[in-house]
Formats: sequence, structure tokens, C-alpha cells
Amino acid sequence: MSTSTVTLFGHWICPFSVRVEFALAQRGIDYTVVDVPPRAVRPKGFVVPEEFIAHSPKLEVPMVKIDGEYLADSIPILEWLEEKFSDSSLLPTDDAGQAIVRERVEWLNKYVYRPMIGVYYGTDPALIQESSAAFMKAMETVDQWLQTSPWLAGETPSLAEAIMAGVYTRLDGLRQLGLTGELPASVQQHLERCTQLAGWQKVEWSVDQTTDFVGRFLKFREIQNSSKN
Ligand SMILES: N[C@@H](CCC(=O)N[C@@H](CS)C(=O)NCC(=O)O)C(=O)O
Repeated sequence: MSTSTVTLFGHWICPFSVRVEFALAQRGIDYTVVDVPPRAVRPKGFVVPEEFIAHSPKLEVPMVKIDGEYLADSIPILEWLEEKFSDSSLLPTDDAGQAIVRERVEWLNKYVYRPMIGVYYGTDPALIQESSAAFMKAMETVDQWLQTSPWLAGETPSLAEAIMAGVYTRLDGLRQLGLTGELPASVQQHLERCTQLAGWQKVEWSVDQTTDFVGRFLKFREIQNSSKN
């Protein structure tokens, strides 16, 4: 086991932080979390750690510190963890398998995250519906992947599961904010398999967290829509 000291500067409401925390916990890496609420959810008077200001170039979470070195941005962090810790990797051993995982990570980052964010940041019902439809369309591709393997890219959980963890944690919230349509059965079953993973225990949202998330975005909609009128 490694003796490195790992600190995650993150926040539960950030799906990019969830990716990283899921990977850390799933891999059994010891870590501590320093909560850095993104601006939109930052309590008045919250003091952002100097260390975070100095080392997160865009002032975004997640940022990770390993033995005095820093890196921000979730996908590079996931790769960095792969480099730094050889135990319980979330990448297959063969190059071809690794290439598929990386391709799917990028695909999910683009075709699932964009519409997902479109749903919760949406203020116009027609555009929310459009994002919802694009999200469900992306799920059709995920369904195809799951026809040939139990996990998103192969026979074991991978970095692709870390990316989806950021989506699955907020699925109930997304529904309350306008996501419609049924997940394909294979995706629903995949979600259920993910909830059995060690990483999930650390990132799962409580009902209160879902309510907090939904409440914040309903309020955001209200403010945006009232300033339009
Ligand atoms: N590309 C980045 C995106 C990270 C990101 O957008 N983080 C948001 C929170 S979810 C953030 O910290 N924004 C700055 C702020 O709102 O204060 C990643 O993958 O890590």
C-alpha cells in the first residue's frame, strides 16, 4: 500500500469532484477531503483556502494534492492517480482496452455531461426538454456498450464508471428538474451495479442533498426568469 498523502479539494454538489472521489474510494486510496464549495453554493464568509487559490488555475474544484504536488481538472486527475498508484487501477492492462476506456470517458464527458448540465441550468422549458432528449439519446449509446459487457468499457469497473458516478448521484434531482424518459433497462441495471461498488458509498447523495440541489436550481430558474420579464 502506498504511503502518499492525498487531499481532494472538492465538493459533493460538483459532478467533477464526484468522479475523483469515486475513483479514490473505489481504488482504496486513503485521502482526506477539503470542502471548497463552488461560488454558487459558497456560504457567505467562507474562506477559500490559500492553497486552492494558488494551485487551481481556474479556481475550480476538483483539485488534488499528492505529497505536495497539485493538479486540477478531473480527467487529468484521474490519469494522474493511475500514474501515482499502481494498486487497483481503473484501467485495463492492455493498450487496446485502455484506449477504449479513454475514448468512452471523453465521449461521456461530452455527450452525457453537456445535456445533463443543460437540464439543471436550463431556464426555458423547451430547452430543458431538448437537453433531456439529448441525454436520453446518449443513453441509447451507453445501452449499446452494455449489451456486450457488464461495465461501460469491459469486464471490470473503469474510469468510465467514475465519470458516470457524477451523473448517477444526481439522477433523482435531474428528474425533479425536468429530465423525462426511461433509462434503457441495461443502463438502469448498470446504475444498480454501480451502487454496489466501494466508490459509490463515498459519493452517494442523501435525500437531503438531492433536495438541496433541486432547491438551488429551482431558485436559480426563478431568478433568471424573473429578470427576463
Ligand atoms: N473541467 C473541469 C470542470 C470543473 C468545474 O466546472 N468545477 C466547478 C464546480 S462543478 C467549479 O469549481 N467552478 C468554479 C466555481 O463555481 O467557483 C473538470 O473536469 O474538473
